[in-house]
Amino acid sequence: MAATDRLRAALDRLEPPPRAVDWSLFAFVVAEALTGLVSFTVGVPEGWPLFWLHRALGVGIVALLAWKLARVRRRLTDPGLWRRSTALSVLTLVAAVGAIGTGVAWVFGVDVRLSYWTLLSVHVGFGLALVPLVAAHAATRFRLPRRVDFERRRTAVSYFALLAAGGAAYRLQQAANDALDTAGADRRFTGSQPREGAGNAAFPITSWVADDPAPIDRDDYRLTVGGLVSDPAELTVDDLAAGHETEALLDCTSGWYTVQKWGGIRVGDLLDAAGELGDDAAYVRFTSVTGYRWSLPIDEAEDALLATRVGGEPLSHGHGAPARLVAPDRRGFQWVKWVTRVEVRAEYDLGQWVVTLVSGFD
Ligand SMILES: Nc1nc2c(c(=O)[nH]1)N[C@H]1C(S)=C(S)[C@@H](COP(=O)(O)O)O[C@H]1N2
Ligand SMILES: [Mo]
Repeated sequence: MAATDRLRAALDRLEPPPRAVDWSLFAFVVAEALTGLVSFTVGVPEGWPLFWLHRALGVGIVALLAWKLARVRRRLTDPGLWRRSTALSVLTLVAAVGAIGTGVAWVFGVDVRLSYWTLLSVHVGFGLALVPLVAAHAATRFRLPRRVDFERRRTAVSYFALLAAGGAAYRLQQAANDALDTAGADRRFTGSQPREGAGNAAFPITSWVADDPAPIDRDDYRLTVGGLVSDPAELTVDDLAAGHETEALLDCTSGWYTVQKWGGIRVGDLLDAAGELGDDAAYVRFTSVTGYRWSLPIDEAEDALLATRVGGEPLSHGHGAPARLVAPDRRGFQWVKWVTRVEVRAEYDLGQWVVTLVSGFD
């Protein structure tokens, strides 16, 4: 038997029952959206399994989609079988191919940039569109999964094989990237690609969604330090030039990272300027002139930096002048720019998740 025939035979043997393929596609897409979104919040290397799961599920979707298309292709190619729901099916297929295609291209280091959109942003767009599309598509042909669809041992083996193949494919791809020395070879565990060099010009200016404030006048600028402190304070730009330095890696969820030397004031020292901490002090919240905000647990916050400099230069407006948060091990969207308010708080700030998405809109 030729090698391709043997591969075909192996695939046929692994193929789950049709209904299991359909429901698995739905479940895998939802799992991809969840692992993808949660991965945005992971900045420490211990979080790597989440990224691997996302990649393995992606390869799993490729196999499931191949089985599915082999089964239903006549519904697409034979005009006599077209129905109203066919348009939705085609749209869903386009989004799926878009998400898979951009994901695979990204992994190989392809990076097309459309203003500040990276190929990874496009991947996220396709992925998020895919969830409602798959749900609507499933609703047009709704059939409850039956237990027998998933009961056979062979089905369990199929899923295990799928995920293992996904992991193996990702490994092979890494080796290919290394051998070909593509841009994909330098990726972090998060998938982000490096931006080399020092200072303001070395890395992109990024807003999470819509923040775009007017430049802040250095002389008028005041930073308020308040909340659960004994002596709330107002500091000037000069007060923030404490000469503290830290090297930290900024990793943006749009798919790039940079290592820079940041200068400014340690947040612990900043808080000292406002007297004693209250008994309930548990979080420090950093708020931008735009309202954008993020909080860190107090121990972590004390070791973070409020930066006025990067790579030996004063911070530029785009990068958050006069002062921005430098939060090592946190993803870029948590590094609040144009900070005007620092507050010590007792409670976690759930609202920040929404505010970072809507600040900057009028
Ligand atoms: N106020 C404010 N701070 C912000 C953002 C924003 O939109 N508004 N974007 C965040 C995101 S998503 C990233 S990756 C970093 C980017 O920092 P940079 O523009 O200096 O590269 O800033 C973060 N701080
Ligand atoms: Mo970002």
